Amino acid sequence: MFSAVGLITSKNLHRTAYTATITARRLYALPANAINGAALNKHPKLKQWVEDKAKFFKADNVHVISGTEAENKDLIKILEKSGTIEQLNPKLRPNSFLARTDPKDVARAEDSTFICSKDKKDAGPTNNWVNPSEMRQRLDKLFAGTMRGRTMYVIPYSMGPIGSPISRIGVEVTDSPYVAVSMRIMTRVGQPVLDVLGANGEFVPCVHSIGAPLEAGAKDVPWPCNTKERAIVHFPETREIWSFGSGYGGNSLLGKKCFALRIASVIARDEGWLAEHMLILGITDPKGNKKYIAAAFPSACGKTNLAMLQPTIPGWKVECVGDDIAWMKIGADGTLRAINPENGFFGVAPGTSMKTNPNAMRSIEKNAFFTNVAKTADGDVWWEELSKEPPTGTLTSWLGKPWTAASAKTDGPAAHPNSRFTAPTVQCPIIDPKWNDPEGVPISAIVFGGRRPNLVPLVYEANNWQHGSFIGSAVSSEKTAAAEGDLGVLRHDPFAMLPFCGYNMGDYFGHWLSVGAKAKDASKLPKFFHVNWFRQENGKFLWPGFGENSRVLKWIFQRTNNENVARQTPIGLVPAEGALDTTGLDVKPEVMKKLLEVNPAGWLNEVAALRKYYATFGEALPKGIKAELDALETRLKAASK
Ligand code: GTP
Ligand code: SPV
Ligand code: MN
Repeated sequence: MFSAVGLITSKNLHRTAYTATITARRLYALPANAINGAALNKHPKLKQWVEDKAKFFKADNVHVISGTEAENKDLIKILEKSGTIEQLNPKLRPNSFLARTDPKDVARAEDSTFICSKDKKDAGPTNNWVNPSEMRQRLDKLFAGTMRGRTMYVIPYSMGPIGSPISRIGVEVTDSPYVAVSMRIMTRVGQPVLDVLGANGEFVPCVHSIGAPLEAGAKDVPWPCNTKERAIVHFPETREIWSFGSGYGGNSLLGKKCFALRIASVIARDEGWLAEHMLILGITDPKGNKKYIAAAFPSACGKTNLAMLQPTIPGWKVECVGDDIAWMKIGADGTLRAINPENGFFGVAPGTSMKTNPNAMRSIEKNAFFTNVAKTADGDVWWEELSKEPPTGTLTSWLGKPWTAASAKTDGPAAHPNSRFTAPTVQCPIIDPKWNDPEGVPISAIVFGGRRPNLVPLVYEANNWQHGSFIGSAVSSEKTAAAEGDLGVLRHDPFAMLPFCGYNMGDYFGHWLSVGAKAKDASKLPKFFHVNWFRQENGKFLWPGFGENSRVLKWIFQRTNNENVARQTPIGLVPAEGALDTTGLDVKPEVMKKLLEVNPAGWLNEVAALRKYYATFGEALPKGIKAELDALETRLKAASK
């Protein structure tokens, strides 16, 4: 074993003792990189942290990610050799790869996700909490020697453009090369980030292990992970992330949900801004006027699709700033400014097609990773609804088994419902020219939404910021495959942040209220809306969705100009009769009417459910939210008389 002190000096790279310990199990590891190792020397605190971790985890080797193309190629070779990924047909899908995970490691593990604040109250009723010292003891046990036989990759990464004042830096250490290549797509990684860190720049330490040490002589599996012991742990006070056991998505790509949402929400609370589970899009009307809209929908409820929408109404244009996360702050000009801190898309594959989301399809034509989708006979990808019928020939399912449409009945879907694509943001053909702008884009509308088969209309508008925050706090949605657990169960998912808020959700509601209340010029603030693409009848969606959602965006756009196209209802403003553009839309008038109706009796049940839910927050529930609920109830009662 190398000594911690000698770990990353180039002199020690070629120590005989070090090279002599190379065994067959390490053949596929990258050598520790002398240039980048030396770069760590500039930052003594970072260097010390990396050395401590490598020593404690008993990593065989350490490699600091430089971010170069050559390094990426080497990592891909390693992943191919270990059978984690395979290259897709380069004629059909250039420079693209398919990974199949362990069938038990397919989604975010909410039950194993923890917020370990000192005081349980600070985690609040919606988070799993364990006392930090108790959790540290557990982590010590889990992580001791966890990287035996594996290389520890050190990934310096920036959330937001490198060097921008709005950006934040994290350093993730991981024993998963899949995580290393994925982080390279999803964030900005490598030497340029170290350059910004300099000698004493701040970084959020992120520790990740698949929890599967490889003993000498043992044979590795294609997707090593630990399905017995898993923990995705956040220490909000010390701003640290520790993740053990899973290699999948939000569990392991720690820049995304763990940092940019859970830890960032805590930083944002302390500094007076907002870290949100929101897409950001630019929308231009036929006259050339442009506005930006941010929208929070729970996981697998349509953010990527809306962010890349291709309008069906003539003359309108949508451009994509981001599809999953928004950091927002009131700017010097008084508008709410938003940036997308990510650098790539990690999008839901099933349901994505040229019909539903052509811009996503074009974003993944090349240089893309696919995880848990099916493979066609000619070496391309396929998933449910990519085409009406599966392609001819026998497919290989996400489980690596032969699959045909006929075998679907017994074998289940060809692609896992939470199978995903990973692709660089810049590959989106409608990427917004300002997507990378450190100033952020000015937000004119904030939209909430969820999967609601009943009751909730296609679109409605809040009366003001406080009412809008209430509507955000009241979001409910059916559970999707993005997280483990039951599907389709309706649950409260405030601001689509239920799994992602790093502190007490009641205090988070209060923070939203205070950001609006502190703004100097309320007229510059965005308006708030709620949408529902998922109203059902007889198991069928009533609204065609996807590109047709541009009709709703148009109405929202008009409302941000205060156009007189709305009528007041007890829940807020809905499109006035005939005001929603339905030209050329194949939806019957009576269905349209239903989509926009507000049923006071049904809403009174919603109020009762909310009252019960809010009670779980006790004193942390802000007065402003309670007042909005009471006022809504009064209006509904008056309307039902
Ligand atoms: P995460 O990445 O998990 O945060 O998901 P997301 O919110 O970005 O959801 P995404 O856009 O990937 O959509 C999830 C699923 O919903 C996909 O299968 C889509 O095809 C489907 N979907 C998206 N928009 C619509 C819509 O307007 N109508 C209907 N019926 N389905 C939609
Ligand atoms: C979500 O679940 O909201 C996602 C996917 O965006 S994951 O990165 O796995 O969290
Ligand atoms: Mn998401």
